[in-house]
Amino acid sequence: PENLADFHGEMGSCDTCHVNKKGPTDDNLTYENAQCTSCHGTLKEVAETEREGIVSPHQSHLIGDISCTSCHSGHEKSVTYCDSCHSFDYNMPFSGKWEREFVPVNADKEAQDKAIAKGAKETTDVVVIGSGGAGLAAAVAARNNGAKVILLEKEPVPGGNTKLAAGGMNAAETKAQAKLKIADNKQIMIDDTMKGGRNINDPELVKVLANNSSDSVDWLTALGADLTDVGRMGGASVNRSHRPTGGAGVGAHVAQVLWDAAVSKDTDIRLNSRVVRIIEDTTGKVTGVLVKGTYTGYYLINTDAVVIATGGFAKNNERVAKYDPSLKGFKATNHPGATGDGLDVAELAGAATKDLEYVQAHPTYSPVGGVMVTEAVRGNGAILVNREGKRFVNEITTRDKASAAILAQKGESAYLLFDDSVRKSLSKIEGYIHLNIVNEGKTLEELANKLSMPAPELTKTLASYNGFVKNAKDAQFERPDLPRELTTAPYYAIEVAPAVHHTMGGVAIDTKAEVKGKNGKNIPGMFAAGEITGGVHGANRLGGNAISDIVTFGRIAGEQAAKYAKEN
Ligand code: FAD
Ligand code: MEZ
Repeated sequence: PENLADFHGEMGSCDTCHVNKKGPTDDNLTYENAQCTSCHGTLKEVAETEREGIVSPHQSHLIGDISCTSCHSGHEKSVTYCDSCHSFDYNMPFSGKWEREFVPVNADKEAQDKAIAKGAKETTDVVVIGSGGAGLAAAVAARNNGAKVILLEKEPVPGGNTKLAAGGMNAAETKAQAKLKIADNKQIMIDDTMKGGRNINDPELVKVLANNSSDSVDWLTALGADLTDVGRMGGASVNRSHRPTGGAGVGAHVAQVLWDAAVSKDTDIRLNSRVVRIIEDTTGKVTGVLVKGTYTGYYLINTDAVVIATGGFAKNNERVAKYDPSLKGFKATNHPGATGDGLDVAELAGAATKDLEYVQAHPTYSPVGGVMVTEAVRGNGAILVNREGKRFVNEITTRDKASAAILAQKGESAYLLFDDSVRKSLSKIEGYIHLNIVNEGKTLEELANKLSMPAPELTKTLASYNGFVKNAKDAQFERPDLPRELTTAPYYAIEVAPAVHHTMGGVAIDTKAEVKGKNGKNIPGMFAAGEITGGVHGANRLGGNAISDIVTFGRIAGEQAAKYAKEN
């Protein structure tokens, strides 16, 4: 047999997997996945049969109920979804290599026009496009405000970039900060955000971000989130980045909490469902969306309002390079769906855009593991050294500066260096060790030898840095926060280089998340939130501000869309 369908066909007929000979009846492949688990067990049960110590394909940081068909295909080659970021080379039956071609949203105009002419299959109050944090927050908020919601996600797994977020969610004047006696206020968060964004941010949107940040933490907490650990991110004047106890990744946790809330509120969630067009009437008012279901094909949904929450485009290097040629050929930290087709859909429907030329590289991506190493590692005390064993930058400066400094080093990469006390302070580090991307030395000398770095120079660098910590003053690079001396063996190092991380620009919105049209007027019934929008972060986003952005503006967009649907 060539594929899983042939293989199962030899044991029975099409109804081994499908409800009838016509094939799948919905794009979540609900029936087909139930058939898989009825014979093979659930994802968790399969994971329990696997050897300990391996990076299990059935135990991942993804969120929601991961369908078997996310990787195992019937009639085509199976492909490991994990390989969109990593390269585990799992020995999966009937598998092919991960590869994806970007298909423009208007590639199939004739078939699309035909589906539109056929008319709508169904009607709803609000359609949310995208199942990342912004989309899920909008869906929950719209459901809370009485709207009937359909949430459409083009990928086979939910959560977008949100599920990958690591370091934290920025918020000022929170209960967690108060408990830790951290003196912060909303105005400092506004000032930090404006300064980090080189003052081209929309100040009204920044005010909304900071003024609602603590409420958003409370809102998530009421839904079951744990955001009680507070650390430092680059460009922040104080510790305000909130994450789960022990320093676990923030994104998978927040996305899971939002997913559970959306599911518990009976949101109609459809995966493998790409929105390719927003439909408007002759007055320019939103009336529907055209969807391409991976298995069911094109169909139209009538809706009063739409929330575009499709994220950024960092994974689409062609588009990135168009706006910032210096990033051509760079790897990206993002999930595979971050291609920017939501931007195309919005622009085709008349949305104005801003700041698209600002694309951010994250300084510490591990090319070996295909994983971004969180800024929280530096925030908790790690330093950056070059191949000569020397520090070369204030490690917690803004990302644009840290990335430029790394690229100026020999080999255009550097080493993130930390000790066992940093490891113990942040449970996220265990994940990097599990992925085998961390070099370890029982002594500093052993580590230096492993990295082919001059051990005396590295020893000198660390002694000098520890002296700065003792004196609470970095006399070399003026690093403002010096959390701990690095004196506890073993010592660790990860090779890191910049990778495309965040796209600051996007659709223009106002403080109610309403989308502005190219004609200067808001488009009735169109809302947007999250990385698809421009204006909140200016020219450079601060670490931790995106999760804050998507929850706050996602909630606003959902509330406003529900309100609009009720009134129209
Ligand atoms: P996403 O979460 O990306 O969701 C958008 C969804 O829309 C995707 O699932 C996508 O597939 C879907 N979609 C796109 N087009 C369509 C379409 N046409 N039809 C249907 N669906 C579509 N920020 C922080 O503040 N703190 C952090 O610690 C942090 N860590 C990060 C770590 C990593 C590795 C990455 C990549 C980012 C990190 N960020 C962090 C940034 C932050 O995660 C993102 O900016 C944020 O999650 C974006 O949320 P979103 O909901 O706007 O988009
Ligand atoms: O905001 C981010 O992108 C972030 C904090 C990433 C990280 O390093 O964890």
